[in-house]
Amino acid sequence: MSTSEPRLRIAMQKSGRLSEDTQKLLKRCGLKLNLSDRRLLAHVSNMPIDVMRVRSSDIPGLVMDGVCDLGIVGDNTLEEAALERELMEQKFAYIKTTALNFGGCRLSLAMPEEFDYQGIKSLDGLRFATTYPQLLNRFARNNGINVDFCLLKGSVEVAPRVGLSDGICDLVSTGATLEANGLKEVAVIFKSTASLIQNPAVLAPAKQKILDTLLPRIQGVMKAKE
Ligand code: PRT
Repeated sequence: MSTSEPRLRIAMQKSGRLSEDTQKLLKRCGLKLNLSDRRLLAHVSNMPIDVMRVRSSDIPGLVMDGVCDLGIVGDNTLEEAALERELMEQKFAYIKTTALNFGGCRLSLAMPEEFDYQGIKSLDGLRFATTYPQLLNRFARNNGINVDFCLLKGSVEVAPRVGLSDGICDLVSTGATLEANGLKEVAVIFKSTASLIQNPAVLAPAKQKILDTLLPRIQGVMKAKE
């Protein structure tokens, strides 16, 4: 295979909750790639595809800026990045090519157990710790309340207990972390799964051909898992 042949570039999470399912998906699609070494740009040996392994939060930007043709990322990360980039007047367009059936979770507001929750309006004027300020602000705007936020990239659940915030806005899957930290879920503000996204620009014909081979395989794997 000549090195000048165009290669489709896919961004995936290097390590974390989505990386194993993403690897499995690509393997089931028949892609032969060695992810065991330290190379962050892995060549697929049997198809003209390269896989770039990065932080999840970098994937939306890499696809929106056209550095990668495709990306596999959680809708939560994607939507937050799109809102932020729109605000910053950066490119924020993408195509959601396929919803994937892993990485399911919800972004929820949670309050200390003892909080007297009487509906969304009882959250007016409160402060939330979150990694998702744009999604939180959009929810507040749409519901006619004002909220403040403090940005935390991890361990969000501890914030109310240490006096950093009144509540949190964070991802929930089983609810066990909320419970362990004395919090109760009061409102779901966004539902998420992983998605395959694509840069909106028309692909060069050679790359489109690779995608036309790959997409039906991804859809086939998704169907088989249902
Ligand atoms: O790669 P990078 O570090 O930038 O991304 P990241 O910090 O988002 O990585 P990671 O691996 O934590 O999450 C990757 C993606 O997995 C998220 O963006 C979601 O799309 C998805 N996902 C699905 C989750 C969860 N479920 C989840 N439960 N991401 C995080 N959690 C955390 C949550 O933040 C909370 O701390 O798990 C805890 C709650 O879990 P339960 O089961 O106790 O409710």
